[in-house]
Amino acid sequence: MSIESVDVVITSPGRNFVTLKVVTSDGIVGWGDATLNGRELSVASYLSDHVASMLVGRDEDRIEDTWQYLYRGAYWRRGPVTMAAIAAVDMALWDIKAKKAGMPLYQLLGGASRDGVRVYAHASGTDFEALTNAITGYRELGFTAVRVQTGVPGLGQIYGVSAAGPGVRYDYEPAKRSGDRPAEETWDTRQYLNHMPGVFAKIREEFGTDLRLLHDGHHRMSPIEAARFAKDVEPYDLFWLEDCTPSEDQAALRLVRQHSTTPLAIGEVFNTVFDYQTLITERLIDYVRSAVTHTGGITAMKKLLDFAAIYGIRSGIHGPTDISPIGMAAALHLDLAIHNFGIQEYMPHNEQTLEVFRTSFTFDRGFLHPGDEPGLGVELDEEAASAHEYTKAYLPVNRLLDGTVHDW
Ligand code: KDG
Ligand code: MG
Repeated sequence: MSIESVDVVITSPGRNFVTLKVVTSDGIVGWGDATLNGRELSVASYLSDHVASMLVGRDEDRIEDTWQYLYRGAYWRRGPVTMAAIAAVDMALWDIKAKKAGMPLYQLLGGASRDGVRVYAHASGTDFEALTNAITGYRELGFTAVRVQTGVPGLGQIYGVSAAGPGVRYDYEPAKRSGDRPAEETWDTRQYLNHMPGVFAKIREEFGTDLRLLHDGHHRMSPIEAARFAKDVEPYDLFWLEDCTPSEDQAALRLVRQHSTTPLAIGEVFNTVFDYQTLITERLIDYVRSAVTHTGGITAMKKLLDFAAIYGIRSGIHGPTDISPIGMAAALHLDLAIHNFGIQEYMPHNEQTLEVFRTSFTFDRGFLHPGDEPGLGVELDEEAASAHEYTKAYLPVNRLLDGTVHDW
């Protein structure tokens, strides 16, 4: 048996997704997620213009060999476009292998290490009242962990805060359909540093110590600012502080570590294990935040997480809505199987998306399970997908109050 056809499906049920479809000579279909938010068509072209013809005729069972063939064989290595393309092929081949075995993927990864996967939701609000409404709503749904983002007085719409008023939000979406260029937001780190610790103090007062609280700094602080923030929020027992500094500067976290015991998470913009080498071997982080979709797929993520495990570092796989339900399923199978699982991000997709991607994962009182369908457990409905045309969307650009471009 061999790979007979490889096609790229681009669809936009509320937001853009790029999906790889691999079909074997005996008709088994494998699906892979290749979505790279705001740069979707680059990955689609990488796959259809360069990779598809290389795969036709190959043995679909040789997953490791195919991974190395695409990674080492291309000469040009790493980078989000390349690694998202390789991830899509890798996911599709694992989907096929597990379907052939008649097993859910997690069984091929060693079987379940736990009964379910603890997830965290995105609770946000422009002010404290809206934020507490959101947290209360998620608690009522059974969530045991929430990421907290809120407005900062004096600043307008900022990262991670739903503009849509109070309540439980499933519709927060950072990529905006803003025409031919990105929307722009404003930022002031000093106002943020002065505001945020008080928010966590009030949340602990209102909700007690049980709830796991997470926060995303979204690469906006300098090393010394991040050290101050991590120290200031220490009394409020954060589960993690994510992306406190621009992630490409691995040495920055040495400074943060010297000043605080707040656990650190980083890596959603990383795409290989090499981005983590210093962070893991020097134990500068506590959680690995890569997405399966952006880090070369299941094969590469398993190796990365096994490497992290040696240093006592746990997983916190990226799971926003720009990871398709296929990428999310890949994460859930890994989460269930590995020993060093930490937590899984869960931003539920909207109804339109779920009509195109038929999922079998289930949510129960704060925990997800990937389900027991053979393979990844997600099937793309191509007819439904064809009704949603690609629409250009950008992540916003961030500027300081004086107009200087800042990290987003
Ligand atoms: O595409 C970018 C988003 O996925 C990212 O901004 C979301 O920071 C994010 C998170 O932690 O989910
Ligand atoms: Mg993040």
